[in-house]
Amino acid sequence: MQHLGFTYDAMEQMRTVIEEMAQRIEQIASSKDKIVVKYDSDGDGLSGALILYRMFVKLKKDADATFVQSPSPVYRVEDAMRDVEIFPNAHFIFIDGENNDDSEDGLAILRKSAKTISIIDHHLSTRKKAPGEIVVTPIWHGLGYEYTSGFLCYEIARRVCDADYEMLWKASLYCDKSTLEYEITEEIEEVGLVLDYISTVMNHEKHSIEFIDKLISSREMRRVEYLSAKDSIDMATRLALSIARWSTLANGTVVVLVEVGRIVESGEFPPRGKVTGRVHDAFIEKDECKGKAVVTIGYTSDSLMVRANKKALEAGFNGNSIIEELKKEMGNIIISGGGHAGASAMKFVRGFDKVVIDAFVRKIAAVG
Ligand SMILES: [Mn+2]
Repeated sequence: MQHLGFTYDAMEQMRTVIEEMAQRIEQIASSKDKIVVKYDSDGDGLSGALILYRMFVKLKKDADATFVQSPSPVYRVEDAMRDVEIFPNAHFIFIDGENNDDSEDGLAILRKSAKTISIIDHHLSTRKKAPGEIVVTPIWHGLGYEYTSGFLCYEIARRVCDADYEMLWKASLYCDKSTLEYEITEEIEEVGLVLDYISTVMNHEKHSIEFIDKLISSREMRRVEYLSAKDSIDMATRLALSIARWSTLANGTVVVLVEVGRIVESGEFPPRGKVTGRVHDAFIEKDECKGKAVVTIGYTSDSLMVRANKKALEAGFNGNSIIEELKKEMGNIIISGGGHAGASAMKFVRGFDKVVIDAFVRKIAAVG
């Protein structure tokens, strides 16, 4: 294993676990054992999977490695029962999910059959790792979500062997909107969008990781996917703009409401958050909104996504704080939520969209 520095100095705090994970991969690669890599169905999960795939190809171990897109970030009992049956005595590596309490029952079942279990994840987690398990997460080392799963895979993989990881780890940061400093080139934007796109649309088609790797590596093929992705976004945005409605509150803030749930189904491309963002971007360019605070709310029957412009933030709007207040005030109706001042989202009990939006808009009206 190579002793290397870190791309971002703060990650020194994770050195022990990252080197431990690199060593485990080396041990597995030198054995005849089978490996199963399960990755989350988004650009970050897929970029991590591609990084490990390229690493296994270099190690000539790819023939023993099976890559499977996880149906959800929670490892359910039924997933575990299938895995135990299909992949007995394998080493399992989970990317971008599974380090959560809800996965505990599934992991407990897998533990009886798997040779080893490793988890590479960056979501908030209060679970405790089981003996023998390696869990690589910035969350347990005083670091944050900005160190994405694909990026963590990169720090692990490059200690095992060199391969072409460069675009992939940056695309992973791009896909998860990491706040870490890196240069976003057109190519990274393209790779990122294509990874997001194919991890959503190919979910139903089940292409092999080899095929996805070829597609990403070929400029021409990637370009075609990129244009399709862009086209889906443009079409969804046009539709969303045609049903968006807006009003100006007494404090001068323009509130844009758009039912994105009518435009795209859950789990389809483009994600509703992206559509909300596009509608927001289009509205702040409109003459009616010039120089005004603008807050855009995209919603479905059980979720809400919020974007705010600079003017709104300067006036004191903070989407994350409002969500925290609503969690306290509305009790069990709010299931989860959070984010930043300018971009946030929440989940609530299905059918409460009108109630939650009314409460949210009242909070916006009280700003300033
Ligand atoms: Mn992620």
